[in-house]
Amino acid sequence: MADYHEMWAGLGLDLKTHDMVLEIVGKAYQDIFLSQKNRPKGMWYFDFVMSEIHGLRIKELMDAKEQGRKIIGTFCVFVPEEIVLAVDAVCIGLCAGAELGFEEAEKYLPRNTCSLIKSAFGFKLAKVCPYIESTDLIVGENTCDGKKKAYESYKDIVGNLYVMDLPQMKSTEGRALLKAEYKKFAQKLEEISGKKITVESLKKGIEIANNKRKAINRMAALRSTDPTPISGLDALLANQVFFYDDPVRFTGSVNAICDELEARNREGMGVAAKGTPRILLSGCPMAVPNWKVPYIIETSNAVIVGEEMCTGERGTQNLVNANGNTVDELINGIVDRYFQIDCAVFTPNPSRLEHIKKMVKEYKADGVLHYGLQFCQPYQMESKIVEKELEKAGIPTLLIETDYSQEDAGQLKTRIEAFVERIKK
Ligand code: BJ8
Repeated sequence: MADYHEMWAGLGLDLKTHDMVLEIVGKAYQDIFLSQKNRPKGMWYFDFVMSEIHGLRIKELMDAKEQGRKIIGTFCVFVPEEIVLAVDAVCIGLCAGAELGFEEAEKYLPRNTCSLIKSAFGFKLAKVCPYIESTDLIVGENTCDGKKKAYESYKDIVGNLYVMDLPQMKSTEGRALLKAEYKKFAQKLEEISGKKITVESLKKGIEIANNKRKAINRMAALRSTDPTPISGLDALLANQVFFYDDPVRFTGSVNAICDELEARNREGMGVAAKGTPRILLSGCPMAVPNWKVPYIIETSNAVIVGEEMCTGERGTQNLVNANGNTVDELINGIVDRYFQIDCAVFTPNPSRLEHIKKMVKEYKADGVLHYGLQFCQPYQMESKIVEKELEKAGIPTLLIETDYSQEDAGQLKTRIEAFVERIKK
């Protein structure tokens, strides 16, 4: 990697801590990803992206800013990338997956806050995230109570927060609220970018976002074979990079990997032996560099074949219908797509149960591991409903609750190994 210290200093990062973070993440990446056997060759792209995670991509964002483009940071898959793209802005996911700056974060948040929220504060307060520092606007959303209340303090820390309200029920009123919020968001984007959203620009945004989803869904579908042609770790990585890479380049790279996976499937070539127990992951999102649980699973003689998560199919399923003739009609298409996202913050949330069962069938999973972050009420509460429903359908289910620390790694490994024994054919 080139020397980017000057750029990082310009962004106000704490260079010493930041260097340390890069070293830790680089080492973890090497141990977890590069040690895997038989990876698809096309994964070189993601190795490169990860090696430049705070380098080249940030430089690209800086260049975009110089050209007058705006950088929009997000924390949730409910923020419609299509509308961001329609004002030629760049959409970047800001969720972090490491225990960093938690002590500082706890000056603003109760200790019993989930790691995802704490890391959003921690990364900002420890001055280690060039993505946060590059943003012109950060979009928060009223989803779980934790996020909703946390944004009240986050607003003062970052100084450029915009909060979007979201419905909690899949009702007619809920859909109307979502549409009103998306229109308000579109207006805000027009205001900060100085660009008007047109039918053409919105159609283009929809096309780019749809293509990105099609590519990642194509990769997901190719994992239904036994042996599966790509590891869960590598597929998760693609789903994580989905949030901050250039969308067009990302689409091309994922499609190239899919061509390779198709060839592997034709030849019966996989990353694990045929008959290896297949696990579907379900639950809270996993942001970079949160690889703890997938790593434990895939080093316990099992393979992950799908992710029912926002860093996975919950976030990528369904496309936007681009057939509208006016901006309003196109926004309707966008609302229709996003309103189907079955996050546990919705009540009731039956479509998530159906989606998990459908994924088990499609990807021929032998069991489901429900991943709940400690102190995440929506997913922890819903996990009991998920477990009951799946076990009733004869699908073995393991509920785990964890955080970003490594302290429970040994205990998790023991439980996961026992689960793998249970689901072995
Ligand atoms: S659509 S899953 S990205 S809200 S883990 S912060 S729920 S207490 S992340 Fe999410 Fe949007 Fe839903 Fe997806 Fe709260 Fe739970 Fe923490 Fe969470």
